[in-house]
Amino acid sequence: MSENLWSRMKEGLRRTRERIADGFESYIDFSAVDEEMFDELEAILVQADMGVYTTERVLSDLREAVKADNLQGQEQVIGALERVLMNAVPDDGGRDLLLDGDPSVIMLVGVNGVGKTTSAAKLAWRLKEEGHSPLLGAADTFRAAGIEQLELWGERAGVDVIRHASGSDPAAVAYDTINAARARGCDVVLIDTAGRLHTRKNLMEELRKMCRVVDREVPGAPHEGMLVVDATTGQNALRQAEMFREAVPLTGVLLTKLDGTAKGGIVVAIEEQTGIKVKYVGLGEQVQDLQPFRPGDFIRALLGRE
Ligand SMILES: Nc1nc2c(ncn2[C@@H]2O[C@H](COP(=O)(O)OP(=O)(O)OP(=O)(O)O)[C@@H](O)[C@H]2O)c(=O)[nH]1
Ligand SMILES: [Mg+2]
Repeated sequence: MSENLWSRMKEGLRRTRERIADGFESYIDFSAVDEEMFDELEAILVQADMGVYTTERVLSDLREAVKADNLQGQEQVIGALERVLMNAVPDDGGRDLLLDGDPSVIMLVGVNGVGKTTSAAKLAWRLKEEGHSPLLGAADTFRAAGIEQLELWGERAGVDVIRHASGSDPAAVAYDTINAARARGCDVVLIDTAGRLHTRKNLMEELRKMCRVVDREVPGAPHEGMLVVDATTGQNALRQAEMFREAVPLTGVLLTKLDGTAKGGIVVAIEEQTGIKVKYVGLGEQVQDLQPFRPGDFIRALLGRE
């Protein structure tokens, strides 16, 4: 990871680091590796939103590791915790974007206000940096402001936006974006979608229709069904995943607003709860503030290990 990405990751996770890493320093007595120490560790991880179930599993693995190797002192215990957390969110591949379409289609879905529009542009920016040629589709036609917002962010990212008038059929926008991508030689299409319609049923029907249309244009599309989740309300991720799964094959989670919360442990809980890999994390409001999720770097940043 470049120095720049690493410092952005550390800064983005500052509030969670303060809770976890500073919590170790301030509240935990590591001089005796005993039940009290484990309880204190548990409390800190639960407060960081790692989830009760995940925390229990992590703690039980940590207890075993500590016992097996007779570990002592803060350095050894936290080192073991790092290894245990790495097992909970393994770095075993499966986090790369699925970009085998021509063009590849990434659809961003999620409830109201989680960060779909801004993340679509941030992801487009990143793909462009990596040498791809992305194109954005403004398929949240429900709100005129939604289209304008994507256009503004498209400018920031230096990526063109295909749009229709507000109120038009979002599936037609998706269709046009794919065909515009073909005409222009773009290899990735990112489709921004609505977070709210008159009813949930309408929204799901609209998303299903969009999936049918893009699949007809590019077999296998959408190649990525990216569930966008807001870290500050991440506890509802499971319900959101269940809801959107009805309409869109979900292939990844993009977790936004980690910079705004001290509960960055939610990453670990979400992956365990939904069974979907976290692929990207949002760490701020600039176009550069979206990073591929790399568990090792993330956990080191979280635990304050440089
Ligand atoms: N601090 C921070 N803010 C973010 C991040 N991602 C998104 N936001 C902010 O969250 C707000 C909502 O983002 P949008 O991209 O409009 O969310 P949306 O899901 O498209 O919203 P709807 O279209 O209304 O459903 C904006 O003010 C964004 O700047 C992030 O990673 N960090
Ligand atoms: Mg939006």
